Amino acid sequence: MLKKSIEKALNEQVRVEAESSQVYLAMACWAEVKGLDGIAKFMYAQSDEEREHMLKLIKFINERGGHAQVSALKAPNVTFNSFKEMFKKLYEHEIFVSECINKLVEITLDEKDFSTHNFLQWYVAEQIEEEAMARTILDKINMIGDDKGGLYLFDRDVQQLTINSSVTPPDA
Ligand code: OFO
Repeated sequence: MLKKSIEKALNEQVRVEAESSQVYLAMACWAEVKGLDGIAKFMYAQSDEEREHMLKLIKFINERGGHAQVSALKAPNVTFNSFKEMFKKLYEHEIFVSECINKLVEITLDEKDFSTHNFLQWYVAEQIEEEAMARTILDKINMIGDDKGGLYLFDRDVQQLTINSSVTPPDA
């Protein structure tokens, strides 16, 4: 049975993951209307992944005797000055998510809830992957600079990348 404090903290994270899904969905739309189809595909996939992260939390809360909450979400940013700015925002957003996960882990230790602590290790590993991938993408973008041919190749190649590469997908 989940303690109320843990249930509340997990539900906060449900909202963070849902908002992350919206953030990347807005990025996918921006890229799609700009004709950056590879980047759009990448962002749609990221958005789906965040929804899976949210669902995995929801199932856990409900299975452990809590009640997962579906709450109102903050509207995401829908326009960007450049695709580079957009990927910078993605990186910053992932850092923010990692901080949220770390706080959540801390709460489980304070409350001595070791099964939730164990469950959250998947998210800890996932954030390491996501931050690393976002950094790799930013390095590639910096190499391209203002080269249009480079952007063409980047748009073609980025869809092959998945932030989840070496972490097992959520079984929800
Ligand atoms: Fe990209 O973050 Fe979910 O966990």
